[in-house]
Amino acid sequence: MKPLKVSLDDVTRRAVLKGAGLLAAAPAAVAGSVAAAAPASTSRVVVPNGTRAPWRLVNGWKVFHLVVEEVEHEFAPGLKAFTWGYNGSTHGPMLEWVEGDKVRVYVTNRLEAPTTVHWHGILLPNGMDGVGGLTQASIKKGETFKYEIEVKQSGTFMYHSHHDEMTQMGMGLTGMIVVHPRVPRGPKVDRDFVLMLHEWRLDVGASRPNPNEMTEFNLLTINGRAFPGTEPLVVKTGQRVRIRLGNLSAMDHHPIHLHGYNFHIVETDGGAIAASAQWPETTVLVPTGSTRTIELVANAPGDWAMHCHMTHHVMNQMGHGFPNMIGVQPGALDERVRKLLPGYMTMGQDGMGDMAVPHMPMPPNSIPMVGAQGKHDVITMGGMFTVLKVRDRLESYKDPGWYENPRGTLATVAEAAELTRDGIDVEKPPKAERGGDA
Ligand SMILES: [Cu+2]
Repeated sequence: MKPLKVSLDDVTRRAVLKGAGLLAAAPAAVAGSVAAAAPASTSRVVVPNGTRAPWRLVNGWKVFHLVVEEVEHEFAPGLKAFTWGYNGSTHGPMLEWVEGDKVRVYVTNRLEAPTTVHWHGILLPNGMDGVGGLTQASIKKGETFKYEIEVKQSGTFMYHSHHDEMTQMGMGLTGMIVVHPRVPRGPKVDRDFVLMLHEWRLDVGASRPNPNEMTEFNLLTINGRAFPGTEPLVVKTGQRVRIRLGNLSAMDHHPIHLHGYNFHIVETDGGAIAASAQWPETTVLVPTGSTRTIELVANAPGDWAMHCHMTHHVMNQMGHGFPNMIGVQPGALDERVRKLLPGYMTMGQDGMGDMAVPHMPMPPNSIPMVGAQGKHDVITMGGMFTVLKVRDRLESYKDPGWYENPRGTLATVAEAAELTRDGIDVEKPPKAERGGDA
């Protein structure tokens, strides 16, 4: 696909539009990014690991072009598969609009199968809703359809195929939409992230996900990536941070937990939540088919885990369906089995925590069932896991590496003198007291 560029003509047109009251603020830059046309108080939205869609302005319409096609997608270093996406990207590129925009999206189908695009949460004329058969004919292979939407709202929304939904969303035909309010609302946000949650069944050795899977998903992703493939969210101490979460998983809701902070849920795809109706949280449940936007002030530096709190959703392939081996004493079993199965090793007697380091040769195109080496030890989570990195000083928003814990603020082995000082006898721990009334 030829990249679309914003021309200088567009800048002139924008000035005209501004005069006509169609744009709230002058563009801050000429580059072909929608953020240039967003109100001045809105920062550029960051899509970790993801892509954004370019556009051009034609006679007052913001024109986008999505091409539906197969994509060779990398879930994490060492794990690739053929998925479906838009413009070479799974999930599709973020579409960034401004409330009041007139948006025209061309959709070209390069799949063998027909498809449509539904604009999830967007208020629009019925015939633009993208439900195959109900509101439009499906887009056949080789056809290009045109959608026109006058954007009446702001917030975080999604787009996805609404034809053969199980297959096409399961193969990755989904993306995020960010709509900036025409008139800025609430405190100015310094860092604005958008994250799409998804789940897949990708069997070891398979080259395509299995969209027919109903319960046993083994690859949980943020913007199409499983940890350790997820880029951290990098912010400076004191910045106001917005995190927009969308979920188009086939079957699961994801309780996303952020460490080190409490935050407010400020928006859903149904609209903004009045400040008086917001409440503080540490975990936000993102039901499938919805978006949740949270905001916080990053006043605590560190490397803060952010992850789905369903523990099976922070494991990678091969981390599920094991027999429970905890406490098993294999004795001479391994040696005896090795006579039949060279290289056999009983695993999981102490749990799965050490599986980030493969114990046996890994099958090709696979990643360890849990995370990666961290600064202090192995990080025993994979899948739907990322890190909010908050730093007092930043040269850029590139990954700044691991956090340097200030002296006296890191959990370490207790020294004997400390145990003595505090009356701790590790051989004689105190008995727990009864907690009930009786
Ligand atoms: Cu989850």
